[in-house]
Amino acid sequence: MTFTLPDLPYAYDALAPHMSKETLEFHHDKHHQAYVTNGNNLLKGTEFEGKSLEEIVKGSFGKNAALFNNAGQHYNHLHFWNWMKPNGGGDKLPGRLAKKIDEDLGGLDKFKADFAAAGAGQFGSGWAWLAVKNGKLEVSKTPNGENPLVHGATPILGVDVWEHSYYIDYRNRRPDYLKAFVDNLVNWDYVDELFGKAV
Ligand code: MN3
Repeated sequence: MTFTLPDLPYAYDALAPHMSKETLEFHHDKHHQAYVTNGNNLLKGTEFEGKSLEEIVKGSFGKNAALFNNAGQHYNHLHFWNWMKPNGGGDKLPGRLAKKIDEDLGGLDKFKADFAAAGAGQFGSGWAWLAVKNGKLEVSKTPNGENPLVHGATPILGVDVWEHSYYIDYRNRRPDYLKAFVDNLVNWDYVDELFGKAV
C-alpha cells in the first residue's frame, strides 16, 4: 500500500482551547505528512510493498528501523486524530467499555490516572496506550513510534507525548496536556468501536 495523509476529522480550531489550531497545523500538516512521505520512500523496493499498514508495522519492527519508525507513526497518528473530538472526554462511556474498564482496570478514575501517569512517565518521546491483550484491557507506554501492535496487543486508545504534540500549548507541562486529553478530548465512541473489533 501507499501511505496517504487523511484530512483531520474536524476543523483545525475545533479542539481549542485544549489543543490549538497551531498545534494541529504543525502536527498534522508537517509531522504526520513527514511520516507519510518518508514512509513511502522507505517502502519502495522492500518486501513490505503491497502489504497492509498493520502488516508493515508488525513486519518491520526489529528488522527495518527507519521504515518501522515512519510506518508506526503513520498508524499511530491515523488513529490519534480520531481518538480526539470536540467536547470529548467526560464520564459517559459506552456501556460495554465502561464495564470492561471497571473489571480490568479498577474503574474510569483509576484508568484516567494510570493512563496519564504512563504518559507522564514515558522518558522522552513516545505514547501512552490502552490496549486489548488476550481479552483484557491494559495500560502501557512505548518509546518513539512503537505501539502495542508489536507486543501482541491491539491499541484502542493512545496519546502522543512527543513534544510536538503539546509544546506550543502547554510548553513543558506534559501532565496538564494529558489531563486535558483524558478530561476533554477523548472520543470514547471511537475507542468503543476499536474495542468491539478487538474482543
Ligand atoms: Mn505526533
